This record gives sequence, C-alpha cells and structure tokens, in this order.
Amino acid sequence: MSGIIITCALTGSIHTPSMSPHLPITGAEIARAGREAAEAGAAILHLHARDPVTGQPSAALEHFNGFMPALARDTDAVLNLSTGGSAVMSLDDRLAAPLAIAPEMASLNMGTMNFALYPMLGKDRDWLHDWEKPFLEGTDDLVFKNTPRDIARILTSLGTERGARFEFECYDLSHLYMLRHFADRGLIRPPYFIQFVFGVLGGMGPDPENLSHMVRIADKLFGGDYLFSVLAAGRFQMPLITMAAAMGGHVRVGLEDSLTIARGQLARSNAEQVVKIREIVERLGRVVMTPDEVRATLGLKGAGQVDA
Ligand code: KMH
Ligand code: ZN
Repeated sequence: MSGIIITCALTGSIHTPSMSPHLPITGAEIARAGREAAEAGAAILHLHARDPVTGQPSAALEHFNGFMPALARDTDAVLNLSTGGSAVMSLDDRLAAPLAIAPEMASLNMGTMNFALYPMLGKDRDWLHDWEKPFLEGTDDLVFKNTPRDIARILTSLGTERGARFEFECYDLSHLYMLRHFADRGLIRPPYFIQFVFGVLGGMGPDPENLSHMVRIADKLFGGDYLFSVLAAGRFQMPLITMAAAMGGHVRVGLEDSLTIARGQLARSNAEQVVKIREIVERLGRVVMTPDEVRATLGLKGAGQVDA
C-alpha cells in the first residue's frame, strides 16, 4: 500500500478547557503540541486558535500568531488552517486569519449541518470558565452554515487567489456530491484530499458500514482523483482510523477530535495519539509520509509562500 498521511488536529473548537488539562490553549501550548506531534510523525497540523485566557475558540489573527511563527520555524509540517473555526462564528470571522496568513492548506466543510455538542455536558462538572456550559447547551439550536455560496467564496478567496489546497471535511454522503458539484464547476482540481468525519451529532455515525459506503461512493464520483482520510470523534477515533489505514486511506488524530488515548483514559498529549496510530499503521505495513512527500502528493505551494 502507498505511504500514509498522519494529520494531527491540536485543539479545535469542540472540547472545552474543563474536559482535559492536556488540551492546548495558549499560543505556546499549541506551538509545543504541534512540535511534538510533528516529531512523532504528523505531516499535517490542523490548526484552530483559542483565547489564551478564557480558552474560548478564537478567530483573532493575534491568537493564530501566538503559534504560527513558532510552528513554521520549528517544524516542516504542512500548516493547515481551519476555515470552520467554530460553528458560532460568522464566515467573515472564520476567514479572517486564513486570508491574512495564506496557508498551504485549509479545511473546507462541505455542507450546512447541525453541530450538536450538548451531549458532552453529561454529568455536571466544576467548570473552569463561565462560558463553557452555556456554549455546550446552546448547540441544541446551532446551525453550522456552509452554503454553496460560502463554499465558493472560500475556494475562490483562499484557493484560487492565495494558492491554498483543501482538506475537504465530509460529514455525510451528501457532502461527496457537493464536492463533485464543485469539481464539475471547475472550482477545484484533483487530487482531492477528502476527510471523512464520523461521530459528530449532525453528521454520519461512526459505523464501519458508513466508512465502506463513503469509499464506494467516492470511488464512483472521483475515481483515482482523490485520497481519503478519516477522523472519528471520541472513543471511535482509533478503531475507525485503523480501519481506514487497513483500507489504504489516511488518518487524522488529535485532541480536537478525541481527548482519550484509550477507553476512559485521557490522552496526555496530541503526540501520544500520533505515536499510537503510527505504531498501528506501521504494523499494518504502511510507511508514514513526510511533509514534503505530502506536498508533492497533494500539489501544495510550499511553506515559503505562507505569511506565518
Ligand atoms: N472538528 C472536526 C469534526 C474544521 O476545522 O473546519 C472537523 C473540522 C472542521 O476540523
Ligand atoms: Zn477543525
């Protein structure tokens, strides 16, 4: 089987500080987490920013600048900026930092959807910050907006005008058809790096049958023009990404997607998850790809053209 791309999503905008002491929040914590994950074998770092004091998801360029220069200096990883930000942000806010930085890669969410995080409220806990509980409670009436017009705007402003390539986040079968639509409109060119997203309440569930069906339909829609990666939320992370690796796909880990390293056991770092999946995929006979091999495979513009 070909080489395998390990992506690590360091902090995200889903989990809140009270859920794990290991979730990186400040620029220095995110930069350290990225260095460690890259050293462990992550070729792509998927990046969100947070307010360093409150831990709230942030769209502020200054918060991205809290870690971007350090990651560009200390790693050769592909720095992949989220355009998803947080579902509570406007698209203008979500795009502000990526447009300023002009990354090699950015995420792109292929449909409007529910993004329900309130099931994580679970048993009450001592919340570190007063924003956390209302943030989670409010997701029962939250729409994560990604209309075709939004998608076209991101593709044009970040892709065509600034040379970014994309991690296409597909949470459902319908998102593959939306991606095909944009290929037919000539707004994207292969190879398509498609991230199948499992286990977000509002997207498809973490069932292996869904993975095999997504691959079957992606094969039908894109033939040899795509690579698939898998991320799965929470306890489903390792089983599903292991299945992806066995199927010839690529994998994404990171505390954005799961806070655990094993059932009921918090991961002490992002790198711990990278090490675990690297051991698994190498036992499966896969060879972990370097950042430059990823750049060559996906046709990325190179780190030198990023305003980090
Ligand atoms: N949080 C993941 C479920 C994005 O940042 O654009 C999907 C994601 C979206 O990473
Ligand atoms: Zn993300």
